[in-house]
Amino acid sequence: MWEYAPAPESRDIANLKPTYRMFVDGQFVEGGGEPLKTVNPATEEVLAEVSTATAADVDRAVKAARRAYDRVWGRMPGAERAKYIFRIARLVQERARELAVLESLDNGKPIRESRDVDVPTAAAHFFYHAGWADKLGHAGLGPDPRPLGVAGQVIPWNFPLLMAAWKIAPALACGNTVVLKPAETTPLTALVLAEIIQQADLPPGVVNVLPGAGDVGAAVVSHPDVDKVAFTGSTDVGKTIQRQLAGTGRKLTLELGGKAANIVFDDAPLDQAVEGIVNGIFFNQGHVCCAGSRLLVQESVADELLEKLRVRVSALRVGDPLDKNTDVGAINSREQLVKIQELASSGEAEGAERWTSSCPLPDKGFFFAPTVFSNVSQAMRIAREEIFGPVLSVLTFRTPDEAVAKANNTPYGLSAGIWTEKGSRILWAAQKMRAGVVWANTFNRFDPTAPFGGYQESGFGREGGRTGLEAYLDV
Ligand code: TXE
Repeated sequence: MWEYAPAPESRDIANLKPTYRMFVDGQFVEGGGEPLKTVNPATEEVLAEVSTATAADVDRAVKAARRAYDRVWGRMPGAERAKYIFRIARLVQERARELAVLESLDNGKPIRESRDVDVPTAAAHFFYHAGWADKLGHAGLGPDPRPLGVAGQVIPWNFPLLMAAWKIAPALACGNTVVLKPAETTPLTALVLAEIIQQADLPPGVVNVLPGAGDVGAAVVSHPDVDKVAFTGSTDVGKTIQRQLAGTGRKLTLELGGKAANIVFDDAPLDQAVEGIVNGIFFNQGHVCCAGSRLLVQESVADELLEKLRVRVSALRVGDPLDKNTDVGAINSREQLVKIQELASSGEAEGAERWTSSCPLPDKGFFFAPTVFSNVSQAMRIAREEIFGPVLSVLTFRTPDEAVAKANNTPYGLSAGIWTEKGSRILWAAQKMRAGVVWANTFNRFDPTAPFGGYQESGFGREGGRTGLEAYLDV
C-alpha cells in the first residue's frame, strides 16, 4: 500500500484555478445552478468548483447560438470558417501540456495517454475538419449541402477533451453553432477548450459550454430550438433521448455502449495479439465504448495465450496518473468503481475463474487492479454487460463460424478485433461481424479520417471521415 499525492507543480502546469465558470455567448459567466465540485479520482481531493447551468441558462445559450448562426457563422464562407478552426487546432497544440495534465488530474487517465492520444487526436480532429470547411460541395453529398443550425451536444467523461473535439469540430466545419454539455465528473478540459475558442476569436455564441448533470443535458437535447442532437454516453440515456426526440424531425446521432469481441485465431502471432488485447481492454482503464472486453480465443492456443497474457498483465503499473511510467490510472468516479466491483463479483458468483494482477494499489483514490476472467460462458453477466473498467472476459471457440457467432451474440455492435495471419479470413470475418469498426491485427486505433459508430444498441450515425459530415448537413 502506498499513498499518492500529485506534485504541486502539476497544478501549475495544468493552470488549475479554484473556480471555473460556464461559457455562454462568448463570455465566461456564473451559471444559476448549484456549483459542482470536480474531484481528482486518484486522490479524492477536490480540484475545483465549477458553476453549473439551469434550464434558463440553456435557453440563453441556445438563443446565443441561434443568433450567431443566423447572423454570422451560418452565412460565413467555408474558407473563413476554416481559418478559425485551424486556429483552434493550433492553440490546442500550443496548450497541449496544460491540457494533458489537466485531463489526467480531472479524469484519472495516465499522462502518457492524455499526452500521446487524447490531446494530439483532439488537435487532429480540428485540423481534419478545418480542411473540409471550404470543400463541402465536393464531399459527394450533393452540390449544395447546408448546415442544420444549432447543434446540442452531450458528452461523457471517458475522453473529455477528445469527445468535445469530435463533436465541435465537424459541427463548426459544416457551419453549425454549438451548445455543448460536458460530463459532470470531467468538465475542466472542455472549459479550457472554451477559453481556446475565445482566444481564437470565434464570434460570440458560435460555441457555448454549459457544465452540469443529466438535467442540464436533458434541457439541451429537448430544447425546441436545437436542430440537431449528438449524444455519446450510456445506452439507457441514449434510448431516453431517442424517445424524447421521436416525431420532432430533428437529426440525432447516438454513440452508446459496447461489448466488443477481440478474436484470436490459432495462426495469430500470439505475442503481438497479447499487446493488442492489453491495449484493447486496459487502455484508459477500460473506460472505452469500443474496448475489447470479450476475448474470444481458439481453443488450441487458449492455454498458451492466457499464460502469456497473465505475464504481460502482471507487468502493468497501476497508480499515479501523472507518472509517465503508469499504464493504468484511476477509475473516474466512486460510482463507476462500485459498478465495476459489482460486475466483477457477479463473474465469480456465476462461476468464472478470476485472476487479478498483484500490483500494489494506492490506498486512496479510486483504483481497480487489472482483472482477467477465464472459463466465461456467454450467459454470464460479465460476457453480456458493459463493465467499462479494466476487466477482461475470456471465452473460447473451435471454428471460425463459432467465433463470429459468439462475437455477434450481443445487443451491441460498435467494434471488434481479429488476430490472424490469413488476409482472406480477415475479410470474411469483418463482413460477417455486426460492428461499426473492425480492427485487424491491431485495436483501439482512432483517426479523424475514419468514420466511427455502431449498430443496434451501440447507437447510430457516424462520426469522423467524410461520412461524419452527413450528421451536420442537410443534403
Ligand atoms: O453515463 P450517462 P454514466 C456507459 C458505461 C458506464 C455507464 C454509466 O457503461 O458505466 O454508461 O455512465 C448526460 N439527458 N457509458 O452514468 O448518464 C450526463 O450528464 C441528457 C458508455 O456516466 O449516459 C453525461 O454528460 N443527458 C459511454 C452524459 O449524459 C444526460 C460513455 C453521459 O452520462 C441525461 C459513458 C439525460 N436524461 C458511459 N442523463 C460511451 N459510449 O463511451 C445523463 N446525461
